[in-house]
Amino acid sequence: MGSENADIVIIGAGFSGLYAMHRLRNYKVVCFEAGDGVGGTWYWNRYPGARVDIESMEYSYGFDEALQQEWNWPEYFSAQPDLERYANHVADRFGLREQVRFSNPVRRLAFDEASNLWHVHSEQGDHVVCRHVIAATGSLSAPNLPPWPGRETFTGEIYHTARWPKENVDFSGQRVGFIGTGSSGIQATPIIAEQADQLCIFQRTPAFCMPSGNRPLDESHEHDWKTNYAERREQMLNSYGVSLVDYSRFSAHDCTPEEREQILEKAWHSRSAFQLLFAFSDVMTDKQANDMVCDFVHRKIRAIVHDPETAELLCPTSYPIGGKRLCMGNGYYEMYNRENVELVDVRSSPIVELTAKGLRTTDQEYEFDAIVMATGFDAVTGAMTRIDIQGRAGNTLLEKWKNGPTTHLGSMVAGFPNLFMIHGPATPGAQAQMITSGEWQVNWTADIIEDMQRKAFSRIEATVDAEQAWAQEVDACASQSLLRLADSWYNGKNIEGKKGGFMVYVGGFPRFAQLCEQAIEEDYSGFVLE
Ligand code: NA7
Repeated sequence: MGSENADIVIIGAGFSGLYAMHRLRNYKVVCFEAGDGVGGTWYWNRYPGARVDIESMEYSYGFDEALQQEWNWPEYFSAQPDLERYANHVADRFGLREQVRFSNPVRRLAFDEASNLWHVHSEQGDHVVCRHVIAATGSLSAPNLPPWPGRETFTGEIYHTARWPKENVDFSGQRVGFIGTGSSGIQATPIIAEQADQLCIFQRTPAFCMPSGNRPLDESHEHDWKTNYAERREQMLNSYGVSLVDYSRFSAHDCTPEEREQILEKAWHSRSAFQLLFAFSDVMTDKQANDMVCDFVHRKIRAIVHDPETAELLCPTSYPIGGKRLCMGNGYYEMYNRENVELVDVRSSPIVELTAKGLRTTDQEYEFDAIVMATGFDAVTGAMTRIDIQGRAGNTLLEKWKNGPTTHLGSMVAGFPNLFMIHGPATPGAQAQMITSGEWQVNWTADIIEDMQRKAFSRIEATVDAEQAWAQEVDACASQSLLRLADSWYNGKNIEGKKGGFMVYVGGFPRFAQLCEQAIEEDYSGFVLE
């Protein structure tokens, strides 16, 4: 098949990719998407109970006033089907679908130095030659499948929460083995427990799970948002991306134990699970303050879960609260009081293999009709390193990132000109609100592309020095946060052998945005243009 030309290739038709298509509609854009529909995260993660943990009045696009006025969210925290419906609505309303090549993932990118053009090759054999590539590939999009042997021998069905089938999966009458207790596991298990005959949950690390507080969206709340949307969107960009949290100004040490208890109790029942992390000014920076919040949640778990041994197993003690993404549950701890639910600790006796009948830990074999993996993602870097990307001089991104990702401002990599990432390594990612901060990054990127066109530049590349300076900024911020103390997908320690350090920028979205803007204002500092 011959090649075709475009100005820009966008990889991924998730929320950032869709907006990038709209923002860059004056260019010839081709978008490649692995799924057969739009929505990215909200296309793939269709497991039972999948729901966003940020209020949808916030977790939605702000680029078009009419769109945000006319759309109605049925619940405070939207379920996957509503988010997917919204992504489809946006694709149709703004005429974006025609540019997307569905079920056609990008497999190879090669940069041609003579012409400063990228050659993009897809699974279906498409070959597009373009000036710029925008990788809107998502930071939680490459599923993690631990390499247990024996997978093909298991005679029942195996599911991954991030590759859930579209057709209804019914576990009625089945013995289900469920691996993983992060956000996906916590949302899916209470629903599966109601269907299955037996549900056996394999936990490596317990999560902190808050009650979700989800309910139908009331009209006055919606009206309040819709009359103040411009101001609210501004507020979101000036905060950690979640404006509904009350950011406390005083330390946990400044309160009496009674006052602390009252504040935490209020936070536990507040609209946002994240309130617990901001109940005091120092929850994420002071270990003792953090311990007080952990102790509060441990007492909640012990009060809910009847069996004391199970309750203790469910109490996270090896990392600070907030060190991993807080989870929002709907009857998660209560589920362990059901007769048909069992919790198995695979920290003390890890899973070693899948067998014909089920799986084996170092302790014993378990028999199942179905196994569900909620084992998370090769986060932040996985979606990029799974594509064969050859930059200047044939150097590959995989090789360049073998000891961990390097970027300038989370957006570009030295040696890989004209390749932009949205939510790339060392951006705030899930530490900000992904849709709003994604829109912001798309705008920043589109401004650069437009400016290059005006000034007749054909190539932009980050410098190695700039990458090093950005790595120092990212580390300096991480070193002040207790987030560094947890083994999580933020630092790649959720996957055995993955190298990298801290891959998320925790200096706050406002500082991130300011530094990105500053780089452009200072005549593209850290970049070389030709
Ligand atoms: P997470 O949060 O990464 O959770 C994955 C879970 O799977 C977690 O409990 C892991 O334990 C467990 N896991 C991973 N590998 C193994 C192995 N080898 N053995 C046993 N258990 C394992 O992914 P989710 O999909 O739940 O959520 C991702 C994000 O989506 C979340 O952070 C929110 O931002 C929304 P571990 O904790 O690593 O010991």
